[in-house]
Amino acid sequence: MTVKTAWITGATAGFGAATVERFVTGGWRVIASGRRAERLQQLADRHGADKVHAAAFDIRDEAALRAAVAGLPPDFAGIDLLVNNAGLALGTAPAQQADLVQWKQMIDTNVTALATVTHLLLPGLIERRGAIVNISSIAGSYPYRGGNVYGGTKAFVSQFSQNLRTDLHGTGVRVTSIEPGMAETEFTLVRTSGDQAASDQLYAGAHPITAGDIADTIWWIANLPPHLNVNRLELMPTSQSAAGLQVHRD
Ligand code: NDP
Ligand code: 8X3
Repeated sequence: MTVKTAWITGATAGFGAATVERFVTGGWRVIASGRRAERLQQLADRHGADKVHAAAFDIRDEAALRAAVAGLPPDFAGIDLLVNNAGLALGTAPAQQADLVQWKQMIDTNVTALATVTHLLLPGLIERRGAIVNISSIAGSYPYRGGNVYGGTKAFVSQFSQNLRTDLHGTGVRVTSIEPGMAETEFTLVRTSGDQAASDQLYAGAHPITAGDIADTIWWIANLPPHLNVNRLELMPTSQSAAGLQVHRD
């Protein structure tokens, strides 16, 4: 059987790291990217350089991204699946108190870099009738206090996914937007600039989604028969649901 290859961005932690494990144990080759080189190297050491190719770079750096694509070993050069997972939220302050530098970092990572990777890999994905899984969020559909730019970037990811589907009509390339709710990863640690207590408090007693749940979901989508496309998939922990509107009174 032909061995398939996935490029998983944001592979150093959370959803991405769990997805690397799921796909490698399922027999795929994986290109694992992220900034923390030592974590990627651990993955390659654990599974072997023939199974995991570590590509350490900042996904906002287009020259580094292009060099990583150009430098793929021949066995990893034909990509069947792109998992656009690298992303982050920074800050929980309302828009009027938020940090503009953090806003720009979220846009550069969650929007610009995701679109750039996709643009670079699309010709090869079309050639191989491959698939794209974009990690969006419920934050792109439901507003919440402090969600401002983060939610905006994820609305982009969801809509970009649906528009890609339309443009790729007839190519055989499948595109899915996965939109998870609360999941326990390093996400809140990053969002709060390293506040472990805030992260622990958020997830305590909530039985959040796990990184393994998302890895299994991506695995399921990637292995559906070629005539089936999951357009978008929203997941929440059972403990989470949408809360209504608000009214301010004088
Ligand atoms: P983690 O913080 O655990 O993982 C985020 C990953 O993104 C890391 O591997 C990190 O790698 C990578 N990343 C961030 N910035 C960059 C960058 N500039 N260059 C390269 N890689 C980068 O969070 P999650 O696993 O939870 O997040 C994965 C995705 O899921 C994100 O897009 C997030 O928005 C989304 N999501 C998360 C939810 C949650 O509740 N956890 C729910 C819904 C969606 P490194 O730091 O090594 O560069
Ligand atoms: C992460 C989910 O609800 O914290 O995208 O924004 S949420």
